[in-house]
Amino acid sequence: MNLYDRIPNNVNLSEDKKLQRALEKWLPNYLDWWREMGPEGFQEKDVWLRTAVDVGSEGWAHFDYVKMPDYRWGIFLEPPQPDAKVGFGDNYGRPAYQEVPGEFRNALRRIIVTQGDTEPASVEQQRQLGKTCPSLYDLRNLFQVNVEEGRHLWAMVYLLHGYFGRDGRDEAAELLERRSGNPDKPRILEAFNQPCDDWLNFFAFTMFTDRDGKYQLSALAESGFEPLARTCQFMLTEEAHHMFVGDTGLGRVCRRTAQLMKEGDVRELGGIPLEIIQKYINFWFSYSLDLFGGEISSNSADFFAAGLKGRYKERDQYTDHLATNENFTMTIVEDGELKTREVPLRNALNEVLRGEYVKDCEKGLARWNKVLAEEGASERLYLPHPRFHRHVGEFAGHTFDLKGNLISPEEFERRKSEWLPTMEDREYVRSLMHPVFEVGKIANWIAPPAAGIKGKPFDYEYVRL
Ligand code: BYC
Repeated sequence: MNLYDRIPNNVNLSEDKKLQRALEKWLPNYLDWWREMGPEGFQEKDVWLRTAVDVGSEGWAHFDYVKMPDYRWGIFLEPPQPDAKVGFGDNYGRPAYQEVPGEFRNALRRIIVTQGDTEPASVEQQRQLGKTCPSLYDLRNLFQVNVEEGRHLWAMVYLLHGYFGRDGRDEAAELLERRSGNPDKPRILEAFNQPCDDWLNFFAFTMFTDRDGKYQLSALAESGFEPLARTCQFMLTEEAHHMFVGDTGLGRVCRRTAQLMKEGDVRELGGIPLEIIQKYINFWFSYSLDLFGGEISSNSADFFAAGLKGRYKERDQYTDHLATNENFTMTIVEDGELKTREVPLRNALNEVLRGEYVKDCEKGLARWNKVLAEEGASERLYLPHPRFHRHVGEFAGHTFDLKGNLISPEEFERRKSEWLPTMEDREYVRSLMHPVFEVGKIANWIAPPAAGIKGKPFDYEYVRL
Protein backbone atom coordinates (compact mmCIF):
# COMPACT_ATOMS: atom_id res chain seq x y z
CA MET A 1 0.00 0.00 0.00
CA ASN A 2 1.70 3.20 -1.13
CA LEU A 3 -0.41 5.70 0.74
CA TYR A 4 1.94 8.64 0.70
CA ASP A 5 2.83 8.60 -2.98
CA ARG A 6 1.56 11.52 -5.01
CA ILE A 7 -1.12 9.11 -6.21
CA PRO A 8 -1.91 6.72 -3.33
CA ASN A 9 -2.23 3.21 -4.70
CA ASN A 10 -1.95 -0.49 -4.07
CA VAL A 11 -0.89 -1.36 -7.61
CA ASN A 12 2.84 -0.67 -7.25
CA LEU A 13 2.55 2.36 -9.44
CA SER A 14 6.14 3.45 -8.71
CA GLU A 15 7.37 0.32 -10.50
CA ASP A 16 5.61 1.27 -13.72
CA LYS A 17 7.23 4.60 -14.53
CA LYS A 18 5.40 5.09 -17.81
CA LEU A 19 1.98 4.67 -16.23
CA GLN A 20 2.96 6.74 -13.23
CA ARG A 21 4.07 9.59 -15.48
CA ALA A 22 0.88 9.41 -17.52
CA LEU A 23 -1.30 9.52 -14.41
CA GLU A 24 0.77 12.30 -12.87
CA LYS A 25 0.12 14.27 -16.02
CA TRP A 26 -3.60 13.61 -15.72
CA LEU A 27 -3.66 14.61 -12.02
CA PRO A 28 -3.43 18.43 -12.48
CA ASN A 29 -6.12 18.28 -15.17
CA TYR A 30 -8.29 16.34 -12.76
CA LEU A 31 -7.69 18.95 -10.03
CA ASP A 32 -8.55 21.74 -12.46
CA TRP A 33 -11.76 19.93 -13.28
CA TRP A 34 -12.50 19.42 -9.57
CA ARG A 35 -11.99 23.12 -8.82
CA GLU A 36 -14.15 24.14 -11.76
CA MET A 37 -16.91 21.53 -11.48
CA GLY A 38 -16.67 20.14 -7.94
CA PRO A 39 -18.77 21.39 -4.99
CA GLU A 40 -19.07 25.15 -5.28
CA GLY A 41 -18.17 27.35 -2.33
CA PHE A 42 -16.67 24.80 0.09
CA GLN A 43 -13.30 23.90 -1.35
CA GLU A 44 -11.34 25.54 1.45
CA LYS A 45 -13.42 24.13 4.31
CA ASP A 46 -12.44 21.25 6.56
CA VAL A 47 -14.80 18.32 6.05
CA TRP A 48 -14.85 15.22 8.24
CA LEU A 49 -14.32 12.67 5.50
CA ARG A 50 -13.66 8.99 5.10
CA THR A 51 -10.60 8.25 2.99
CA ALA A 52 -9.85 4.79 1.66
CA VAL A 53 -6.52 3.58 3.02
CA ASP A 54 -6.80 -0.15 2.44
CA VAL A 55 -9.01 -2.65 0.68
CA GLY A 56 -9.59 -5.12 3.52
CA SER A 57 -13.14 -5.38 4.83
CA GLU A 58 -12.02 -4.26 8.31
CA GLY A 59 -10.60 -0.81 8.86
CA TRP A 60 -10.25 0.10 5.20
CA ALA A 61 -11.04 3.73 5.82
CA HIS A 62 -9.64 6.57 7.84
CA PHE A 63 -11.87 9.43 9.11
CA ASP A 64 -10.51 12.93 9.59
CA TYR A 65 -10.91 16.57 8.59
CA VAL A 66 -9.74 17.17 5.04
CA LYS A 67 -10.09 20.02 2.57
CA MET A 68 -11.63 18.46 -0.49
CA PRO A 69 -8.89 19.38 -2.99
CA ASP A 70 -6.41 17.67 -0.61
CA TYR A 71 -8.44 14.45 -0.49
CA ARG A 72 -6.20 11.44 -1.20
CA TRP A 73 -7.79 10.22 -4.40
CA GLY A 74 -6.11 6.93 -5.07
CA ILE A 75 -6.09 3.70 -7.01
CA PHE A 76 -7.22 0.73 -4.98
CA LEU A 77 -7.92 -2.73 -6.35
CA GLU A 78 -8.95 -5.82 -4.43
CA PRO A 79 -6.06 -8.31 -4.25
CA PRO A 80 -5.81 -10.67 -7.24
CA GLN A 81 -7.27 -14.14 -6.90
CA PRO A 82 -4.76 -16.86 -7.70
CA ASP A 83 -6.03 -18.91 -10.66
CA ALA A 84 -8.85 -16.49 -11.44
CA LYS A 85 -11.02 -17.82 -14.27
CA VAL A 86 -13.48 -16.30 -16.70
CA GLY A 87 -16.76 -16.93 -14.86
CA PHE A 88 -19.28 -16.98 -17.74
CA GLY A 89 -19.76 -16.78 -21.48
CA ASP A 90 -17.95 -18.50 -24.34
CA ASN A 91 -14.60 -18.58 -22.54
CA TYR A 92 -16.05 -19.87 -19.29
CA GLY A 93 -13.41 -21.63 -17.17
CA ARG A 94 -10.39 -20.29 -19.10
CA PRO A 95 -7.83 -18.16 -17.24
CA ALA A 96 -9.08 -14.64 -16.55
CA TYR A 97 -7.71 -11.96 -18.88
CA GLN A 98 -4.86 -9.99 -17.32
CA GLU A 99 -4.43 -7.92 -20.47
CA VAL A 100 -7.12 -6.67 -22.83
CA PRO A 101 -7.94 -9.37 -25.38
CA GLY A 102 -7.63 -7.77 -28.83
CA GLU A 103 -11.01 -8.95 -30.08
CA PHE A 104 -12.83 -7.40 -27.09
CA ARG A 105 -10.85 -4.21 -26.92
CA ASN A 106 -13.54 -1.87 -28.20
CA ALA A 107 -16.32 -3.42 -26.14
CA LEU A 108 -14.25 -3.27 -22.99
CA ARG A 109 -13.14 0.29 -23.54
CA ARG A 110 -16.72 1.32 -24.16
CA ILE A 111 -17.90 -0.26 -20.90
CA ILE A 112 -15.10 1.40 -18.92
CA VAL A 113 -15.65 4.80 -20.54
CA THR A 114 -19.41 4.63 -19.92
CA GLN A 115 -18.86 3.70 -16.30
CA GLY A 116 -16.16 6.36 -15.90
CA ASP A 117 -18.32 9.07 -17.45
CA THR A 118 -21.05 8.72 -14.82
CA GLU A 119 -18.68 9.51 -11.95
CA PRO A 120 -17.67 13.10 -12.76
CA ALA A 121 -21.14 13.66 -14.20
CA SER A 122 -22.76 13.10 -10.82
CA VAL A 123 -20.33 15.52 -9.13
CA GLU A 124 -21.24 18.14 -11.72
CA GLN A 125 -24.96 17.54 -11.18
CA GLN A 126 -24.59 18.03 -7.43
CA ARG A 127 -22.17 20.93 -7.34
CA GLN A 128 -24.61 23.59 -6.12
CA LEU A 129 -26.29 21.53 -3.41
CA GLY A 130 -23.94 22.45 -0.56
CA LYS A 131 -25.37 25.96 -0.50
CA THR A 132 -28.80 24.67 0.56
CA CYS A 133 -27.89 21.78 2.84
CA PRO A 134 -30.49 20.84 5.49
CA SER A 135 -27.78 20.17 8.11
CA LEU A 136 -24.01 19.84 8.52
CA TYR A 137 -24.49 16.07 8.71
CA ASP A 138 -26.09 16.11 5.25
CA LEU A 139 -23.50 18.53 3.91
CA ARG A 140 -20.73 16.17 4.93
CA ASN A 141 -22.52 13.21 3.35
CA LEU A 142 -22.89 15.12 0.09
CA PHE A 143 -19.15 15.85 0.02
CA GLN A 144 -18.33 12.26 0.96
CA VAL A 145 -20.33 11.05 -2.00
CA ASN A 146 -18.67 13.65 -4.25
CA VAL A 147 -15.06 12.83 -3.37
CA GLU A 148 -15.72 9.11 -3.72
CA GLU A 149 -17.27 9.61 -7.15
CA GLY A 150 -14.03 11.45 -7.94
CA ARG A 151 -12.08 8.42 -6.74
CA HIS A 152 -14.23 6.13 -8.89
CA LEU A 153 -13.28 8.25 -11.86
CA TRP A 154 -9.64 7.65 -10.91
CA ALA A 155 -10.34 3.92 -10.85
CA MET A 156 -11.61 3.92 -14.44
CA VAL A 157 -8.87 6.29 -15.61
CA TYR A 158 -6.26 3.93 -14.17
CA LEU A 159 -7.71 1.14 -16.34
CA LEU A 160 -7.81 3.34 -19.44
CA HIS A 161 -4.24 4.55 -18.98
CA GLY A 162 -2.88 1.23 -17.83
CA TYR A 163 -4.43 -1.07 -20.41
CA PHE A 164 -5.52 0.87 -23.50
CA GLY A 165 -2.48 2.86 -24.57
CA ARG A 166 -2.98 6.01 -26.55
CA ASP A 167 -6.72 5.79 -27.13
CA GLY A 168 -7.19 5.05 -23.42
CA ARG A 169 -5.33 8.26 -22.60
CA ASP A 170 -7.50 10.17 -25.08
CA GLU A 171 -10.67 8.75 -23.52
CA ALA A 172 -9.38 9.69 -20.05
CA ALA A 173 -8.87 13.26 -21.24
CA GLU A 174 -12.39 13.37 -22.67
CA LEU A 175 -13.85 12.24 -19.35
CA LEU A 176 -12.80 15.65 -18.02
CA GLU A 177 -14.16 17.51 -21.04
CA ARG A 178 -17.78 16.38 -21.26
CA ARG A 179 -20.18 18.24 -18.96
CA SER A 180 -23.47 17.17 -17.42
CA GLY A 181 -26.38 18.82 -19.21
CA ASN A 182 -24.21 20.65 -21.74
CA PRO A 183 -25.98 20.31 -25.13
CA ASP A 184 -22.67 20.45 -27.05
CA LYS A 185 -20.71 17.94 -24.99
CA PRO A 186 -23.19 16.08 -22.76
CA ARG A 187 -22.45 13.14 -20.52
CA ILE A 188 -23.05 9.77 -22.17
CA LEU A 189 -26.11 8.49 -20.29
CA GLU A 190 -29.24 10.60 -20.00
CA ALA A 191 -29.87 10.35 -16.24
CA PHE A 192 -26.52 12.09 -15.81
CA ASN A 193 -27.64 15.09 -17.80
CA GLN A 194 -30.70 15.74 -15.63
CA PRO A 195 -30.45 18.58 -13.13
CA CYS A 196 -30.03 17.55 -9.51
CA ASP A 197 -30.49 20.94 -7.96
CA ASP A 198 -32.46 20.36 -4.78
CA TRP A 199 -32.04 17.89 -1.95
CA LEU A 200 -35.11 15.84 -2.79
CA ASN A 201 -33.54 15.26 -6.20
CA PHE A 202 -30.25 14.40 -4.51
CA PHE A 203 -31.80 11.79 -2.23
CA ALA A 204 -33.82 10.28 -5.08
CA PHE A 205 -30.70 10.26 -7.26
CA THR A 206 -28.53 8.54 -4.65
CA MET A 207 -31.34 6.07 -3.93
CA PHE A 208 -32.19 5.15 -7.52
CA THR A 209 -29.31 6.19 -9.78
CA ASP A 210 -26.48 5.18 -7.47
CA ARG A 211 -28.31 1.88 -7.11
CA ASP A 212 -27.96 1.36 -10.86
CA GLY A 213 -24.26 1.83 -10.10
CA LYS A 214 -24.44 -1.01 -7.60
CA TYR A 215 -25.91 -3.39 -10.18
CA GLN A 216 -23.63 -2.34 -13.04
CA LEU A 217 -20.56 -2.53 -10.81
CA SER A 218 -21.66 -5.92 -9.46
CA ALA A 219 -21.99 -7.23 -13.00
CA LEU A 220 -18.51 -5.90 -13.79
CA ALA A 221 -17.04 -7.09 -10.48
CA GLU A 222 -17.13 -10.62 -11.89
CA SER A 223 -15.69 -9.61 -15.25
CA GLY A 224 -13.23 -11.97 -16.91
CA PHE A 225 -10.96 -8.93 -17.33
CA GLU A 226 -9.47 -9.22 -13.89
CA PRO A 227 -8.19 -5.65 -13.40
CA LEU A 228 -11.74 -4.40 -14.04
CA ALA A 229 -13.26 -6.97 -11.69
CA ARG A 230 -10.85 -6.09 -8.89
CA THR A 231 -11.42 -2.36 -9.38
CA CYS A 232 -15.20 -2.66 -9.28
CA GLN A 233 -15.14 -4.92 -6.23
CA PHE A 234 -13.56 -2.17 -4.20
CA MET A 235 -15.77 0.57 -5.67
CA LEU A 236 -18.78 -1.37 -4.40
CA THR A 237 -17.50 -1.02 -0.84
CA GLU A 238 -17.70 2.77 -1.13
CA GLU A 239 -20.93 2.75 -3.13
CA ALA A 240 -22.93 1.29 -0.22
CA HIS A 241 -22.72 4.60 1.66
CA HIS A 242 -24.07 6.54 -1.33
CA MET A 243 -27.21 4.43 -1.44
CA PHE A 244 -27.51 4.73 2.33
CA VAL A 245 -27.55 8.52 1.93
CA GLY A 246 -30.41 8.34 -0.57
CA ASP A 247 -32.39 5.63 1.14
CA THR A 248 -32.25 7.15 4.63
CA GLY A 249 -32.52 10.68 3.23
CA LEU A 250 -35.85 9.93 1.57
CA GLY A 251 -36.91 7.96 4.66
CA ARG A 252 -36.24 11.05 6.79
CA VAL A 253 -38.22 13.27 4.41
CA CYS A 254 -41.12 10.79 4.63
CA ARG A 255 -40.93 10.80 8.42
CA ARG A 256 -41.06 14.58 8.62
CA THR A 257 -43.90 14.80 6.11
CA ALA A 258 -45.93 12.23 8.05
CA GLN A 259 -45.27 14.16 11.28
CA LEU A 260 -46.45 17.40 9.68
CA MET A 261 -49.53 15.65 8.25
CA LYS A 262 -50.63 15.06 11.84
CA GLU A 263 -50.32 18.76 12.58
CA GLY A 264 -52.16 20.14 9.55
CA ASP A 265 -51.50 21.08 5.93
CA VAL A 266 -48.00 19.96 4.98
CA ARG A 267 -47.43 22.84 2.57
CA GLU A 268 -48.55 25.46 5.03
CA LEU A 269 -46.23 23.91 7.59
CA GLY A 270 -43.27 24.03 5.20
CA GLY A 271 -42.96 20.31 4.47
CA ILE A 272 -42.87 18.30 1.24
CA PRO A 273 -46.25 16.71 0.46
CA LEU A 274 -46.26 12.97 -0.24
CA GLU A 275 -47.58 13.55 -3.80
CA ILE A 276 -44.43 15.48 -4.63
CA ILE A 277 -42.20 12.80 -3.11
CA GLN A 278 -44.06 10.24 -5.24
CA LYS A 279 -43.47 12.28 -8.39
CA TYR A 280 -39.75 12.50 -7.70
CA ILE A 281 -39.69 8.73 -7.20
CA ASN A 282 -41.48 8.29 -10.54
CA PHE A 283 -38.98 10.57 -12.27
CA TRP A 284 -35.72 9.13 -10.95
CA PHE A 285 -36.82 5.50 -10.94
CA SER A 286 -37.81 5.68 -14.61
CA TYR A 287 -34.64 7.51 -15.68
CA SER A 288 -32.56 5.02 -13.72
CA LEU A 289 -34.30 2.07 -15.40
CA ASP A 290 -33.11 3.47 -18.72
CA LEU A 291 -29.52 3.12 -17.52
CA PHE A 292 -29.72 -0.64 -17.93
CA GLY A 293 -29.99 -0.27 -21.73
CA GLY A 294 -32.52 -1.82 -24.11
CA GLU A 295 -34.60 -4.85 -23.07
CA ILE A 296 -33.35 -6.69 -26.13
CA SER A 297 -29.68 -5.94 -26.65
CA SER A 298 -27.05 -7.55 -28.82
CA ASN A 299 -24.47 -5.53 -26.86
CA SER A 300 -25.45 -7.32 -23.67
CA ALA A 301 -25.19 -10.68 -25.48
CA ASP A 302 -21.74 -9.76 -26.81
CA PHE A 303 -20.51 -8.52 -23.41
CA PHE A 304 -21.66 -11.76 -21.80
CA ALA A 305 -20.27 -14.03 -24.53
CA ALA A 306 -16.90 -12.28 -24.19
CA GLY A 307 -16.94 -12.86 -20.42
CA LEU A 308 -16.78 -9.12 -19.78
CA LYS A 309 -20.07 -8.38 -18.06
CA GLY A 310 -22.14 -10.99 -16.25
CA ARG A 311 -25.36 -11.08 -14.33
CA TYR A 312 -25.89 -9.94 -10.75
CA LYS A 313 -24.11 -12.42 -8.47
CA GLU A 314 -23.36 -14.59 -11.50
CA ARG A 315 -21.16 -16.99 -9.55
CA ASP A 316 -23.48 -17.51 -6.58
CA GLN A 317 -26.92 -17.22 -8.14
CA TYR A 318 -26.57 -19.28 -11.32
CA THR A 319 -25.38 -22.74 -12.21
CA ASP A 320 -25.48 -22.40 -16.00
CA HIS A 321 -22.86 -19.76 -16.82
CA LEU A 322 -23.17 -20.20 -20.58
CA ALA A 323 -26.80 -19.08 -20.90
CA THR A 324 -26.98 -20.43 -24.44
CA ASN A 325 -30.02 -22.71 -24.27
CA GLU A 326 -32.55 -20.64 -22.43
CA ASN A 327 -35.09 -18.12 -23.61
CA PHE A 328 -36.48 -15.18 -21.69
CA THR A 329 -40.11 -14.17 -22.03
CA MET A 330 -40.63 -10.45 -22.14
CA THR A 331 -43.35 -8.00 -22.98
CA ILE A 332 -42.85 -5.73 -25.96
CA VAL A 333 -45.01 -3.32 -27.94
CA GLU A 334 -46.02 -4.52 -31.40
CA ASP A 335 -48.63 -2.99 -33.70
CA GLY A 336 -49.77 -0.71 -30.92
CA GLU A 337 -50.36 -3.56 -28.46
CA LEU A 338 -48.50 -5.23 -25.63
CA LYS A 339 -47.37 -8.71 -26.68
CA THR A 340 -45.08 -11.30 -25.18
CA ARG A 341 -42.02 -12.49 -26.99
CA GLU A 342 -39.40 -15.16 -26.41
CA VAL A 343 -35.87 -13.80 -26.64
CA PRO A 344 -32.58 -15.73 -26.37
CA LEU A 345 -31.48 -15.22 -22.79
CA ARG A 346 -28.16 -13.62 -23.68
CA ASN A 347 -30.00 -10.86 -25.53
CA ALA A 348 -32.19 -10.21 -22.52
CA LEU A 349 -29.47 -9.71 -19.92
CA ASN A 350 -30.07 -5.97 -19.53
CA GLU A 351 -33.62 -6.84 -18.58
CA VAL A 352 -32.47 -9.59 -16.21
CA LEU A 353 -30.20 -7.12 -14.40
CA ARG A 354 -32.96 -4.50 -14.38
CA GLY A 355 -35.29 -7.04 -12.74
CA GLU A 356 -32.81 -7.51 -9.88
CA TYR A 357 -32.58 -3.76 -9.49
CA VAL A 358 -36.35 -3.34 -9.33
CA LYS A 359 -36.56 -5.93 -6.53
CA ASP A 360 -33.94 -3.99 -4.58
CA CYS A 361 -35.78 -0.68 -5.08
CA GLU A 362 -38.98 -2.29 -3.80
CA LYS A 363 -37.23 -2.98 -0.50
CA GLY A 364 -36.47 0.75 -0.20
CA LEU A 365 -40.13 1.56 -0.77
CA ALA A 366 -41.09 -0.93 1.95
CA ARG A 367 -38.71 0.82 4.36
CA TRP A 368 -40.25 4.25 3.65
CA ASN A 369 -43.76 2.86 3.96
CA LYS A 370 -42.79 1.43 7.33
CA VAL A 371 -41.74 4.94 8.38
CA LEU A 372 -45.10 6.29 7.23
CA ALA A 373 -46.89 3.58 9.20
CA GLU A 374 -44.80 4.29 12.31
CA GLU A 375 -45.85 7.93 12.11
CA GLY A 376 -49.50 6.92 11.78
CA ALA A 377 -50.01 7.88 8.11
CA SER A 378 -52.26 5.60 6.06
CA GLU A 379 -50.89 6.75 2.66
CA ARG A 380 -48.25 4.62 0.93
CA LEU A 381 -45.55 5.29 -1.67
CA TYR A 382 -44.96 2.91 -4.58
CA LEU A 383 -42.79 2.32 -7.62
CA PRO A 384 -44.31 3.11 -11.00
CA HIS A 385 -44.47 0.27 -13.51
CA PRO A 386 -41.10 -0.24 -15.27
CA ARG A 387 -42.75 0.66 -18.61
CA PHE A 388 -43.69 4.13 -17.35
CA HIS A 389 -41.77 7.13 -18.77
CA ARG A 390 -39.00 5.28 -20.55
CA HIS A 391 -36.60 6.80 -23.05
CA VAL A 392 -34.44 3.80 -23.86
CA GLY A 393 -35.45 0.34 -25.08
CA GLU A 394 -38.71 -1.33 -26.13
CA PHE A 395 -41.00 1.13 -24.39
CA ALA A 396 -39.33 4.33 -25.54
CA GLY A 397 -41.58 6.19 -27.95
CA HIS A 398 -44.73 4.72 -26.36
CA THR A 399 -46.70 6.13 -23.49
CA PHE A 400 -47.87 4.30 -20.37
CA ASP A 401 -49.63 5.15 -17.16
CA LEU A 402 -48.15 4.41 -13.74
CA LYS A 403 -49.60 0.89 -13.84
CA GLY A 404 -47.95 0.14 -17.18
CA ASN A 405 -51.10 0.34 -19.32
CA LEU A 406 -50.47 1.57 -22.83
CA ILE A 407 -52.15 4.95 -23.25
CA SER A 408 -52.26 7.53 -26.02
CA PRO A 409 -49.64 10.29 -26.13
CA GLU A 410 -52.49 12.78 -25.67
CA GLU A 411 -53.63 11.11 -22.48
CA PHE A 412 -50.05 11.02 -21.21
CA GLU A 413 -49.67 14.74 -21.91
CA ARG A 414 -52.96 15.45 -20.16
CA ARG A 415 -52.03 13.50 -17.06
CA LYS A 416 -48.29 13.85 -16.78
CA SER A 417 -48.52 16.66 -14.23
CA GLU A 418 -50.12 14.11 -11.84
CA TRP A 419 -47.21 11.74 -12.33
CA LEU A 420 -44.01 13.72 -12.83
CA PRO A 421 -42.68 16.81 -11.07
CA THR A 422 -44.07 19.98 -12.63
CA MET A 423 -42.25 23.28 -12.75
CA GLU A 424 -44.38 24.42 -9.79
CA ASP A 425 -43.50 21.30 -7.79
CA ARG A 426 -39.82 21.87 -8.42
CA GLU A 427 -40.11 25.54 -7.53
CA TYR A 428 -41.98 24.68 -4.36
CA VAL A 429 -39.29 22.19 -3.30
CA ARG A 430 -36.59 24.72 -4.14
CA SER A 431 -38.41 27.35 -2.06
CA LEU A 432 -37.84 25.15 1.02
CA MET A 433 -34.13 24.76 0.41
CA HIS A 434 -32.58 27.21 2.87
CA PRO A 435 -29.21 26.25 4.24
CA VAL A 436 -28.92 25.18 7.85
CA PHE A 437 -25.27 25.54 8.84
CA GLU A 438 -25.56 25.57 12.65
CA VAL A 439 -24.16 22.54 14.44
CA GLY A 440 -26.95 20.18 15.54
CA LYS A 441 -29.75 22.07 13.72
CA ILE A 442 -31.88 20.71 10.88
CA ALA A 443 -34.24 22.09 8.23
CA ASN A 444 -37.96 21.84 8.92
CA TRP A 445 -38.76 19.61 5.91
CA ILE A 446 -36.62 16.65 6.97
CA ALA A 447 -36.25 14.59 10.16
CA PRO A 448 -32.82 14.15 11.77
CA PRO A 449 -30.99 10.87 11.12
CA ALA A 450 -31.26 8.00 13.59
CA ALA A 451 -27.51 8.25 14.28
CA GLY A 452 -24.47 10.31 13.28
CA ILE A 453 -21.47 9.09 11.29
CA LYS A 454 -19.07 6.50 12.66
CA GLY A 455 -20.21 6.85 16.27
CA LYS A 456 -20.23 10.66 16.23
CA PRO A 457 -23.44 12.39 17.33
CA PHE A 458 -25.73 14.28 14.94
CA ASP A 459 -24.59 17.53 16.54
CA TYR A 460 -20.96 17.01 15.59
CA GLU A 461 -19.23 19.72 13.56
CA TYR A 462 -18.99 17.59 10.41
CA VAL A 463 -17.97 20.57 8.31
CA ARG A 464 -16.05 23.55 9.75
CA LEU A 465 -17.45 26.61 8.06
N1 BYC B 1 -28.70 6.85 -22.30
O1 BYC B 1 -27.80 -2.38 -26.44
P1 BYC B 1 -28.30 -1.18 -25.69
C1 BYC B 1 -22.98 4.71 -11.70
C2 BYC B 1 -27.32 3.51 -25.98
S1 BYC B 1 -24.27 4.25 -12.73
C3 BYC B 1 -28.18 7.08 -23.53
O2 BYC B 1 -29.72 -1.07 -25.45
P2 BYC B 1 -26.27 -1.68 -23.82
C4 BYC B 1 -23.16 5.92 -10.91
C5 BYC B 1 -26.14 2.57 -26.02
O3 BYC B 1 -24.93 3.27 -25.69
C6 BYC B 1 -23.65 2.86 -13.63
N2 BYC B 1 -27.86 6.10 -24.39
O4 BYC B 1 -27.57 -0.99 -24.32
C7 BYC B 1 -24.40 6.25 -10.39
C8 BYC B 1 -26.18 2.05 -27.45
O5 BYC B 1 -25.60 3.02 -28.29
P3 BYC B 1 -24.96 2.57 -29.72
C9 BYC B 1 -22.89 3.21 -14.89
C10 BYC B 1 -28.06 4.82 -24.01
O6 BYC B 1 -25.08 -1.15 -24.54
C11 BYC B 1 -24.55 7.44 -9.68
C12 BYC B 1 -27.66 2.01 -27.74
O7 BYC B 1 -28.29 2.90 -26.83
N3 BYC B 1 -22.27 2.05 -15.44
O8 BYC B 1 -22.00 4.05 -11.62
O9 BYC B 1 -26.48 -3.14 -23.72
C13 BYC B 1 -23.47 8.26 -9.46
C14 BYC B 1 -28.23 0.61 -27.60
O10 BYC B 1 -27.79 0.11 -26.38
C15 BYC B 1 -28.58 4.50 -22.76
C16 BYC B 1 -22.61 1.49 -16.60
O11 BYC B 1 -23.47 1.94 -17.31
C17 BYC B 1 -28.92 5.59 -21.88
N4 BYC B 1 -29.45 5.38 -20.66
O12 BYC B 1 -26.33 -1.17 -22.32
C18 BYC B 1 -22.23 7.92 -10.00
C19 BYC B 1 -21.85 0.24 -16.98
N5 BYC B 1 -28.67 3.16 -22.66
O13 BYC B 1 -23.93 1.53 -29.45
C20 BYC B 1 -22.08 6.75 -10.70
C21 BYC B 1 -21.24 0.29 -18.33
C22 BYC B 1 -28.22 2.65 -23.83
O14 BYC B 1 -26.10 2.08 -30.53
N6 BYC B 1 -22.24 0.43 -19.39
N7 BYC B 1 -27.85 3.65 -24.63
O15 BYC B 1 -24.35 3.89 -30.19
C23 BYC B 1 -22.88 -0.62 -19.95
O16 BYC B 1 -22.74 -1.73 -19.56
C24 BYC B 1 -23.83 -0.35 -21.10
O17 BYC B 1 -23.24 0.59 -21.93
C25 BYC B 1 -25.24 0.14 -20.70
C26 BYC B 1 -26.11 0.13 -21.97
C27 BYC B 1 -25.81 -0.73 -19.62
C28 BYC B 1 -25.24 1.58 -20.21
